Amino acid sequence: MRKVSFLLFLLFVLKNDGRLIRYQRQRQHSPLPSGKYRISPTTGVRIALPTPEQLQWQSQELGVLIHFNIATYINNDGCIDQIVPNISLFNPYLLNTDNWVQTMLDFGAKYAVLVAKHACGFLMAPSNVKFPLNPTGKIISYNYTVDYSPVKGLNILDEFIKSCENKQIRTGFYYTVVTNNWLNVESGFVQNRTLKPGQLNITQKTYDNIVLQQLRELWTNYGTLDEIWFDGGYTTTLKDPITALLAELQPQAIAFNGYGISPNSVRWIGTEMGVAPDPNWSTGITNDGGDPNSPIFCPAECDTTLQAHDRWFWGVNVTLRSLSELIQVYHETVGRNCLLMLDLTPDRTGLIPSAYARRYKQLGDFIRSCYGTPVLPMERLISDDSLQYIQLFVSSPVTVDRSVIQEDQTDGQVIRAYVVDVQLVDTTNIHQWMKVAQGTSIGNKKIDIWQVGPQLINAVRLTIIKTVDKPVIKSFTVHLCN
Ligand SMILES: *[C@@H]1O[C@H](CO)[C@@H](O)[C@H](O)[C@H]1NC(C)=O
Ligand SMILES: *[C@@H]1O[C@H](CO)[C@@H](O)[C@H](O)[C@H]1NC(C)=O
Ligand SMILES: *[C@@H]1O[C@H](CO)[C@@H](O)[C@H](O)[C@H]1NC(C)=O
Ligand SMILES: *[C@@H]1O[C@H](CO)[C@@H](O)[C@H](O)[C@H]1NC(C)=O
Ligand SMILES: *[C@@H]1O[C@H](CO)[C@@H](O)[C@H](O)[C@H]1NC(C)=O
Ligand SMILES: CC(=O)N[C@H]1CO[C@H](CO)[C@@H](O)[C@@H]1O
Repeated sequence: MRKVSFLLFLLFVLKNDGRLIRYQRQRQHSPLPSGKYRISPTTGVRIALPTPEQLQWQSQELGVLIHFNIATYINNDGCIDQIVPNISLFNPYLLNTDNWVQTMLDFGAKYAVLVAKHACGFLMAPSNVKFPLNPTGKIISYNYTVDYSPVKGLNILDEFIKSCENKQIRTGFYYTVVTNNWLNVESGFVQNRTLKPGQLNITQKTYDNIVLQQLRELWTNYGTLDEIWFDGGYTTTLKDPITALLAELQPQAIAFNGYGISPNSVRWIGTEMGVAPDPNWSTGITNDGGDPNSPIFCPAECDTTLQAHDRWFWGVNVTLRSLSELIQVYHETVGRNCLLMLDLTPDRTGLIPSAYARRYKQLGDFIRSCYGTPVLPMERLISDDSLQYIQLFVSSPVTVDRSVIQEDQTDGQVIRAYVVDVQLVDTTNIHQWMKVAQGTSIGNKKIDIWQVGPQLINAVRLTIIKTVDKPVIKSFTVHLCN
C-alpha cells in the first residue's frame, strides 16, 4: 500500500473506476485548410496536421487489397511481359462477394480496395469509353471488359460495394494509370515496339483520354469511395486533370500514392513484405519510415501478401505464409504505426479458397484474443503535464508481456520518445522501476513486446521523454498473449 500512496502523492488521479482515462482536450476543429501544419506553442516547431479522413483511415488498422482480375486465370502474376490474356478465360462462375466479405470480417478488415483494372488492361466494370485506333482513326469500344467475357452482365464492382456496405466495410478501387498491356502502355507511356498478340496501337493522347474517362466512370458509378489506389502513380501530364477529377468526384477519398493530388494522401511504406521500419512516423512523403520534422501529414500503408513469395493473384499450388509469419507482419506493421493491407485473392471460381479463408481467420482470431481485451488496472493515473501515465494493479498483480500505446493525433503527431517501465511485484523499493520498452514514434499505434518476457507486476508506467507539444495519449494498455 505504501507504493500506492507514494504514487498518489506524485500524481493527479483521474479515474479509479477501471474505465479508460477520459482526457479529452476541448479542441476547436482546426480552422486551417487540410494538409497544413501548426506551430507548436511550446517548442515553436511545425507540426503536420491530419485531415479528418486521414485520421479515420489510420484508425482502421486492417484492410484488404483484392487481387481478382483476368490475371487470376493465367499462371503469370499480373501479366508481366506485355501479356494480353484471352478474354474468354475470365469466368468466375461461382462469384459471390458476400463470401469475400465473410473473410474480411474473419480477419478484421475495416476496408477493402478492389483491383478494377490491373496491368493486363482488363476492366472488371462495363465501360462506355470509345477511342480511335492509330493510324486509321477507326473508333472502337473499350471492349476488354467484363461485359465481353463469359460472365457478361455480371456487375462485379456493384456486387462488391453492396456486400461490403451490408457489413460496414469501407470500399475503394485500384486502377493502374501507368500500365495497360492491351493498349501497349508501360510506365505511363504508349510504347514504340512491335505489338504482341492482342495489343492495339493508339496515341498517347488517346490513352490519356481513356484513363480520364474511365476514372470518371469508376468515380461516378459506385457511390462514395473511401480509398483510391494509384499503384505506380501517374504521369506528369495526367497530374492536373486527375487532381481536378478527384476534387470534383471523390474529394473525401484517401489517395494511396496521392501526395500532390489530394490532401487525403497516404504513402507506400516502400516494400511488399509487410514490415514497416521502426520508427515509422505519420508524417513525411518518402516511401520509408517517414520524417518526424516534415510539415506534411501522410501516414503509411503496408500492403503485403497472404500467399508466399510476393504472389498477388491467386496461383495454382501456391503456399500460404504461416500464421506465425503473419503475426509478425501484424506486429511490424500495425504495431509500428502502419496500416496492414493484406492481399485477398478469390480463385478462378470467384470464391476465397477455404484454406485461405482459414488462414485469415486464424490471424483475426489471434489479433482479437491477444489485443481485444486489455488487462484492466484498478486505477489509472496521469501526471499534470501529461508526461506520465501509470496503471496500478497493486491488490491483484498481473502477469503481462507487452504494451500498446496510441497517441491522439488530432492536432498532429507530437511524441518523439518514450519509455515504458514496470514495478515488479517483489519490488521492495518504491523508486525501483524496470525498463521494459522504449521507442520514438507512437502515432496511431505502437506495440512493444517486451524483450524481458512476461512479468508479474504491480504497476506499469509510460513516460513521454521527448515531445514537441503537450502529448495526448488515446490509450495505454498491457496484455498477455501466448
Ligand atoms: C480466345 O479463346 C476462345 C475460346 O477458346 C477462342 O475461340 C478464340 O479464338 C481465342 N481468341 C484469340 C484471339 O486467341
Ligand atoms: C473488341 O473490338 C475489336 C475492334 O473492333 C475487335 O477486333 C475485337 O474482337 C473486340 N473484342 C471483343 C472481345 O469483342
Ligand atoms: C518507332 O520505332 C521505329 C522503328 O524502330 C522508328 O522508325 C520510329 O521512328 C519510332 N517512332 C517514334 C515515334 O519514336
Ligand atoms: C502505331 O502506328 C503508328 C502510325 O502508323 C506507327 O508509326 C507506329 O510504329 C505504330 N506503333 C506500333 C507499336 O506498331
Ligand atoms: C499443382 O500440383 C499438382 C499436384 O502436385 C500437380 O499435378 C500440378 O502439375 C501442379 N500445377 C502447377 C501449375 O504447378
Ligand atoms: C527519422 C527516421 O528515423 N527516419 C528513418 C525512417 O525509416 C527509414 C527507412 O528505414 C530510415 O532510413 C530513416 O532514417
